[in-house]
Amino acid sequence: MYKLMDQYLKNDTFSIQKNIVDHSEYTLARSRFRFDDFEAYQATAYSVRDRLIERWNDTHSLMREKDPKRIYYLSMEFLMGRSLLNSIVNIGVKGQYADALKQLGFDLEILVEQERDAALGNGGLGRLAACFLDSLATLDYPAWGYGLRYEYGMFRQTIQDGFQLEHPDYWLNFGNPWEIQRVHTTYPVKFYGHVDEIQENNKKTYIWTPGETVEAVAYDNPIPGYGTKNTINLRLWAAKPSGELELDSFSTGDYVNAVLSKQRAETISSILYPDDRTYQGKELRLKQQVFLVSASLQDVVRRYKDFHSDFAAFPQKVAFQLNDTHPIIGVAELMRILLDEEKLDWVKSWEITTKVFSFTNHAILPEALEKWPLELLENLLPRHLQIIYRINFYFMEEMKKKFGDDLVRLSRLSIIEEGEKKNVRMANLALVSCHTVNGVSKSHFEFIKSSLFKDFHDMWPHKFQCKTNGVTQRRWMACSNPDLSQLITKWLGTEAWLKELDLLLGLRLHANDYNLQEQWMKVRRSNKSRLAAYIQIISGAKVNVDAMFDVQIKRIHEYKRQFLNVIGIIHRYDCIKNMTAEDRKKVVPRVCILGGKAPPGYENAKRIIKLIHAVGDKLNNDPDVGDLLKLIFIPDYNVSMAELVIPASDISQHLSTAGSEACGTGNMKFAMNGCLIVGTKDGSNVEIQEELGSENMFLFGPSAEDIPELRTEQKDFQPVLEFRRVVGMIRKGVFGNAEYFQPLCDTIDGAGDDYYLLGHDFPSYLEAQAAVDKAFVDKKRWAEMSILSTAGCGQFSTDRTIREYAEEIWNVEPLRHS
Ligand code: 8GP
Repeated sequence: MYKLMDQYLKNDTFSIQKNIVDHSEYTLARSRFRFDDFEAYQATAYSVRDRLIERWNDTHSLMREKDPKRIYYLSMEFLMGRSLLNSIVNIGVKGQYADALKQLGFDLEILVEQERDAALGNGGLGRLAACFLDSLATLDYPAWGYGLRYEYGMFRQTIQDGFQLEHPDYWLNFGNPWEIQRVHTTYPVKFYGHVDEIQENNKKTYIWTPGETVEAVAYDNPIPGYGTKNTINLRLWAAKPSGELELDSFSTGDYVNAVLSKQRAETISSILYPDDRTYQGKELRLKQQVFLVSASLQDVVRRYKDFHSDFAAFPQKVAFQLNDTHPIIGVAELMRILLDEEKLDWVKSWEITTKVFSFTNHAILPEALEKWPLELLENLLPRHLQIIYRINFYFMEEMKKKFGDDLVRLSRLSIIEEGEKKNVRMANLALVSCHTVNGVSKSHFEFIKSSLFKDFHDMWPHKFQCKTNGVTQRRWMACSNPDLSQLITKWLGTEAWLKELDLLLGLRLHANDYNLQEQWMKVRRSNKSRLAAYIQIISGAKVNVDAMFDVQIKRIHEYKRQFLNVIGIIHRYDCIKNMTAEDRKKVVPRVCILGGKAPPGYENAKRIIKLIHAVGDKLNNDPDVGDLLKLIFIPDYNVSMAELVIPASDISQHLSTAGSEACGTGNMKFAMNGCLIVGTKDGSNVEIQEELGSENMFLFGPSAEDIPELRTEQKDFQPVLEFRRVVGMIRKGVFGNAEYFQPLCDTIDGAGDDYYLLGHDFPSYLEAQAAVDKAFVDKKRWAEMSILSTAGCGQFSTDRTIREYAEEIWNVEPLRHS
């Protein structure tokens, strides 16, 4: 049984130092007296990893002893960011490490910066998966994450002449101290080939002879919980060529080419697909999905069989959560394993399968629901396609009984999309085979029930649940905003809020207290100075720390409407230009900060980036404007950048057209750090407002229900003069590049129908911005609003979200170390 005393590594200064220095000498083969910051980071990371491994091993011993029901989170993306600071905060040794390093002549803050982000995800969905792991570990759930160990993560963004350039993110170049390669934990994953049907003792069996077999090798990444010994595992799979050469290769005598073709197998896990919303038809993407689920399911089945001789208890021991449609092929894979390898019959296999999978949808756009061309599946996964056909056959039989000859409905429900080119609809496969389907905010839940999956909801309302997202306060407050966190702890008299975020409510009592307000704003100002220093390094611009820092950082997408923000900035610029010197004195100075990556193939998103730069060049150098308005683009936005920017923001903008953001989690990170939200009535903005009160937020524009009608009215809609004037300025070339910006302008006037309703929302957006300016001037009121913003965020911890999943979907219990 696990006990604290069993811990072999001690956390006093000397033990930590010795451990670090030993790693410098014996792991890195550097001298014990001379190593630089990067080497010190590596040695420190190895020493922290040692501590994680102890906890990890103890956690797994306990799991083996108790054999609880485990949760397996299957996701193509885990946007982890850096690990060093998060690990030492979670295991409670940050102070000890800072001291130990200081005495060795190193600064923890500098070492933390040496680490490359693990950017194995695009955005919200991937970051949510990372926050979930933190909460699962913290809440003592027996959980595993399963994903892919991409060698190239999310591309690195640089800017040249205002244009985005994409560079490969070979993040493993300098090694990754956090992972543990498990050379013996490997599984074959099969592709292509053919299936033979054999009659055996009156029973048909299917033998799949693959055309290609790729080996999946496990890399384990320990994930420590906060304030607990529980340390869970993120197992990432890397593709390696399988050791054996097929006989054919020998017989052709082409040994070298045979080896080289094996080598190509490694490409399966080499690159993260950048978000292009649809991956349909990309064979490598489907191969990646199969690779992830096949290796993971084989691993889970093996672990289960260590304890059980038959599959009767499988649903009592295993819960799979499918992160969006990407891992849904896992349903067919589990059926294949149970039928073909474990020799269970169809009825039993189906009963088990439908009890273990649940599915989360993360998108509004129907195009984001993956469909795979039937031909592709037939070629790549012949056995899986047979299984999908059979699932669909039984499902359609059931539906025919229900809906008779309502062929239109039947064709909508079918897993197979008919047409000239047939497709397999992965979401339909999920809806048929998962016991639960969940949306990620209240509004998104309403949308999937009433629109996206309406047919299925009409039949099986009991399958549908709402699980509003959250974020982990350990990373997004304790690690990234340590001074504010300390202040909160001081005023609440406890640090228990790091595990029970509801306790932040206690700040309401003090929101009006001058002392807290003063200390609060002091911390915020020092965070702003840190960001200002960074801005100066990257852009040379000196920004005024007392100006309002107005931030929009997220993936660049038309629906997120960074364009609306830029139009607002141009309008502000135009107003300042046309003011008298006297009036200029009344302007509230702003530093507008934007950041985000455009999907590589998304031209209009790239145009938005260029426009931000073009406008910035103009107004940042205009002496009429001076410090009243600055526009800064921070390149290469990633998790670490967000950790720097969020604590330094006064307001943040979340402008998606109502009804288009499934949830949004950036807004939660900002709000809990005391940054006020300017946003539309979309996704979680609405839920945040319910908690914070409308007086502490700046929501504007129509509600999601009004949008369809507004869209139909677009033909006759004439935007306000101010809006047209700004678009005219862009078109006329006030910011140069007139021709390049035309297609962007066309989306909102002229040929375009302004699908995202920028013109419609512009007047209410300006009103919201005017209210922001007014509020900012009243320093006392602003401080109070900022404190109340943090105080109201208790609901938005992934701890709450994970508890809901555990209790209402997975039916799992925490397993605590005694
Ligand atoms: C995102 C949603 O856009 C966001 O509203 C939500 O908060 C987040 O998921 C977590 O639920 N969706 C994605 O990131 C997404 O669909 N990514 C796929 C393109 C890979």
